[in-house]
Amino acid sequence: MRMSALRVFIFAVALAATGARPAMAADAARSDAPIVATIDADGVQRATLVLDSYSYSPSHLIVEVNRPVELTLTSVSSFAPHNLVIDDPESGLAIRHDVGSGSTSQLRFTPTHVGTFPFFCDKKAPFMASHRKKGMEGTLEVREPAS
Ligand SMILES: [Cu+2]
Repeated sequence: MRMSALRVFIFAVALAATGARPAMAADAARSDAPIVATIDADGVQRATLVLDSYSYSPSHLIVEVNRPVELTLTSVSSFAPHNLVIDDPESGLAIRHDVGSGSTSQLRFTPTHVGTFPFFCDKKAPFMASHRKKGMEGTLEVREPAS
């Protein structure tokens, strides 16, 4: 995919404005392959998500229904704050979890409905598009246990 010079310029300005790392470093760290959370001996399914400007890696996470989930959210962005939002209250998923730049925190929840739910970052800098619109979104896939 080619970007016009103007788009490259706007992208560069946006990166400079948010203190993001260079695009190549972000792309190298990005993984779009679905990841199945690991079920530990304590019955909790765990996974680590890396938050960058503007991506989650992995961006597709698969978990089992009715089993606690613990996500370790690690931000590698140097300035921009990020978060993880899942806005599906009908399925019991109403999550808004902030992750400061360069910090790590745990997010715990138990999905009670099978389905596919978008997660995203709704942070935005003044006069800029939201991080979600810049591509910072992913998919939480909640499945029946693999018996
Ligand atoms: Cu963000």
